[in-house]
Amino acid sequence: MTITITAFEKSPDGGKGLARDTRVRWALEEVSQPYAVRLVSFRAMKEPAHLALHPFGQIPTYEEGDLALFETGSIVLHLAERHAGLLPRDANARARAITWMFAAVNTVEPPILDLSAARVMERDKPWYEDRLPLVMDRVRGRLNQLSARMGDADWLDGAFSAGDLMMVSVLLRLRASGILDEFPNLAAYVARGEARPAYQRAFEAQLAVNTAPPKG
Ligand SMILES: N[C@@H](CCC(=O)N[C@@H](CS)C(=O)NCC(=O)O)C(=O)O
Repeated sequence: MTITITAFEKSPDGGKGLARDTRVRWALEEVSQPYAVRLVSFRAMKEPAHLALHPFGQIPTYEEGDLALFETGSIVLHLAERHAGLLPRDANARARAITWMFAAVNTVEPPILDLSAARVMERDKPWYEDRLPLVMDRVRGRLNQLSARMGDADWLDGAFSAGDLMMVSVLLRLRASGILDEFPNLAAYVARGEARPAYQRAFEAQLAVNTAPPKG
């Protein structure tokens, strides 16, 4: 059955891989599932046809036969449960890997998104310079905890899993801020994720979309 995901017609990051279709592409590559991509404009994302797939008018979505999903955590979990390669067989190890997926999107990603939003949307506010250090410190607080837990391990809990895929995807957004480099073990962790052939294929695929010459 053909898997179809949606992605930005033109990602605001110009192809740095920060749009969230990259993590879904990465998961699909890790489990060797071919997929098609439907590109959507910002306007189309808010129209009824797309809202029927994604109630919040965002990308990515995932369609497979009569199954339609949104939310990257759910999509990656769906793939990891159905195909070998992203979750351990042992039930407890599997539950821990899923816990890390939730930790990535629910505990680590929110302060990182707050920082991105502050940089993009609050720069012209009179309180921007006062608030920014507070937002950055909240990110540092989380990274401190994550860094302490990781120590010198390669991955979060044993072998690479969907938990790592989500966590690396979340941390990648921090690169431009320089904060990641304050935590050498986390910077190395992200680099290990990016070095995976499946990530490289996913990255190249989204880059090709975003660097293609305009049609017509
Ligand atoms: N929690 C959602 C977030 C999805 C999301 O924020 N998508 C962004 C692209 S990375 C988007 O579509 N932004 C455009 C908008 O919200 O209008 C997920 O993980 O799938």
